[in-house]
Amino acid sequence: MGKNAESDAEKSAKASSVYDASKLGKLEGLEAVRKKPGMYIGGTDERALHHCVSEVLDNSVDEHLADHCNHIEVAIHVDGSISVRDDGRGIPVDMHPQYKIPGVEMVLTTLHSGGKYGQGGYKFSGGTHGVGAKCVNAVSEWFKVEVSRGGEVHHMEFCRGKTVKKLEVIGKAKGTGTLITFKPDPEIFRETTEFKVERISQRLRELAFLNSGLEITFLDERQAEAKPEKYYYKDGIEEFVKQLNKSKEPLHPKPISFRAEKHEKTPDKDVEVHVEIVAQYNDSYSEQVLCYTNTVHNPDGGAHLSGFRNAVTRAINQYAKKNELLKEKDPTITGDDVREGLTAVISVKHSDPKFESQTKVKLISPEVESIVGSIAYEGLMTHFDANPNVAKRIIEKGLNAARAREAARKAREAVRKSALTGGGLPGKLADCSDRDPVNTELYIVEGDSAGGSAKQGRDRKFQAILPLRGKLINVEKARLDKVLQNNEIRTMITAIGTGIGNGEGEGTFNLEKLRYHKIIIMTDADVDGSHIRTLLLTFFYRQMPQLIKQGFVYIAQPPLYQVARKKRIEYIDDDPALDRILIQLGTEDVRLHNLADDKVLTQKQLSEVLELLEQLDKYARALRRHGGDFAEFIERRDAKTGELPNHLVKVRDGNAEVVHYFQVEADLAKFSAANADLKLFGIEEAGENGNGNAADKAKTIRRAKHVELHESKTIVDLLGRLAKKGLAIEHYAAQDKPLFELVEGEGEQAKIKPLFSIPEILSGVKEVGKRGLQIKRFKGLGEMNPKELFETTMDPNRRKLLRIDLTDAVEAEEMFTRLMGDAVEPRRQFIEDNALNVRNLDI
Ligand code: 0RA
Repeated sequence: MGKNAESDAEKSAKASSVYDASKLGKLEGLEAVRKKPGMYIGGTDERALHHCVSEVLDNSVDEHLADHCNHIEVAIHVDGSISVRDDGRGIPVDMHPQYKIPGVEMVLTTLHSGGKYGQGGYKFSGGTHGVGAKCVNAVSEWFKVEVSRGGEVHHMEFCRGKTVKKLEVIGKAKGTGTLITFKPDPEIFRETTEFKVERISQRLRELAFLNSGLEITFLDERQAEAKPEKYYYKDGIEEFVKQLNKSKEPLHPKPISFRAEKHEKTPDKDVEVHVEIVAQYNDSYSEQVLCYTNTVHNPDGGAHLSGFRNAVTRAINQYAKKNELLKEKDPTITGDDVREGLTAVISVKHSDPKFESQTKVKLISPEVESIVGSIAYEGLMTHFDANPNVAKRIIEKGLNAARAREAARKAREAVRKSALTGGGLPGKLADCSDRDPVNTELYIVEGDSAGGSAKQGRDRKFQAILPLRGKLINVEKARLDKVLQNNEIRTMITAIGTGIGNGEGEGTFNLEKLRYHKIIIMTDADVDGSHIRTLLLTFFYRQMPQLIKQGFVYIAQPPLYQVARKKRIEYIDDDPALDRILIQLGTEDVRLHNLADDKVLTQKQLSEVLELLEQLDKYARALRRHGGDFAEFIERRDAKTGELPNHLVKVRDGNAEVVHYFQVEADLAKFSAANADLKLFGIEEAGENGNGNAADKAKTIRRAKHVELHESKTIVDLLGRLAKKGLAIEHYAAQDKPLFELVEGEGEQAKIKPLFSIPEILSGVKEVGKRGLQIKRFKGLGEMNPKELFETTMDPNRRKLLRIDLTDAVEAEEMFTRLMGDAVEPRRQFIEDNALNVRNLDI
């Protein structure tokens, strides 16, 4: 966020204000950001949502780059808010001499704040859009900041960018640092406000790699068994490269690593560039080079990537020539050849980087190409000269690649020819009768037995079935000529009809030859099934990307449960859906009699109440994890305002544990002052209450943990909605006498179950719902007969298909690249959960 890295958005925001003289000397508010979020945070979608986290993080990382911060703690809270804490200098809290507002308020509420508190003076800044935390504040339902500085803890709060609580001192500070917590505003992020753990942990891990010595911890409190993860890499990107190569066989044990700095000063520019590169070859056939500028990932590479690639090609050819390692008959080693099996991370720090777009996907600063090029060439040559055996192995691998390139071209040609020669359709394919691709579908089915059922159950007019046997080879690890020798893959390519590849002319992918407009992957809902699905998706992504980009690829969704009740059979997708069914069935059979007002809720009212109770239940579980008790928490609400406690402090004294609740910061501050031994504020150094030094520890027996309850606001809202439906807050905790009755049946025969608390309503209804049900869990497609399979999973009128959506191709590419080489299991899970933007489609 230095003045150098100022974004176009900020510049134009300034430019436009110049026209309005009345604004001179006044500060500009954050309304502009809420009106045009695209301009400031790059949109309002899931990517932009996570971008907000990066913006806040980048400030803390900047503190680290300036040598003032060693720890960052990130936590996602149960209400969907997130906090970032660092042990940097803390945002300044003194009054701005001209504007007469505290520095922290200035930094967080005004687009103008360059100069004194504009965080200028950072040499290299990661700030992705250069507008930082203030924009995040603007697009947050609420935003809180806690600054530890000058021995005091300061606090202030904002709502949609507007100050709602002025800066106040709430306690004594142990060290320095900043804690920012915000809840993204659903009015802005209309698609989703839910943070994805994987996206965030990915970024945190990356930041830890890129900033050796920085320790980052991460906790997702929404998870029942939440455990903090820690990211810390002493050796920085060298460890990054080793990790990327973890599931592969390295060609040389120690990564090649070098760094250099260059200061270029000409009349029209003055730039400082630091380059750090680590590279290691492995036995795979794909290239994996990750590029960063000021710790921001550039998925489209750019000047640093091309500088590096050219240097690798030059260095390898130059070394081979110099040492006479190439023979007359050897093919030339091209750039593509030396990229096979190359894993590398390039980290550039630049005082004034230029990017192709606001999202910084591609670095275009022209001077970088030659700077990186010469640093990489020198570094590689020096390494080759000192390690001739490593050089020989790399050259041999390049030569192999050159030979295989020729073989693959021939193999592709052969596949194309066999697809063209008529009658070449594979025997295992049960084709459909309709010949118009617009109407037809190809089901790729895991296993012969499910394939058999699908063949029997299908509508043969427009549904073709291709059973696949056994595991496919992992297309990411094998070279194209090998992939094409695999029978299952050849069969599939032939059935689909398009051919593969991304070259020009003959023997390449041709969408016009596509034989079906829906390619549907149908696998079991188990680990093997998901593996096969991932492999197929990876294959399509690599070899037929247009199929995905244009939305021809789908995933079938077989149900997880069959639920039979009396004569009615239903198929249920997943566990939450089963829960919903239990509640729905229960609701059909009971009425809720509220004894307080002697009213009986209608079925619709009861459903609404249950929906609210389910949400409350989620928060109750979270509070229990912090050691709190939900009923007690609710009892502690403010009698006048109805506000719930905003802080919880759990104190353990020997074996006894006491939980304290606090409504306002001031009460917490008083408690903290009166119990100074507990050291409630500041970053924790060790142990639960952060008593880092041994002398301190010996004196202290009591330990405390402070939790800020961001959820309180949402809970008050839920309770308010329940109260409107006649369910009084006082009745949350169990009472001595019945509060409600669940009534089943009519008149004399009616069965009545008394309930003593509000939560019993939810469990009571589910219990009724379960009665008389037979629940069967499907383990695989094979457990369904042909009719069942058709009805649940293949019938266009009833099935649910997931379309694989690659509109955001950049992001998917990024995900695939970044994931390759990770441990197989998490990577597989990740691809399933996130990649390719799987979107629900009811077709
Ligand atoms: C302005 C000036 C200074 C530090 C910061 C802002 C700052 C901002 C954030 C945001 C998150 N963590 C942060 N840490 C620091 C410099 C203060 C000085 O000179 O002491």
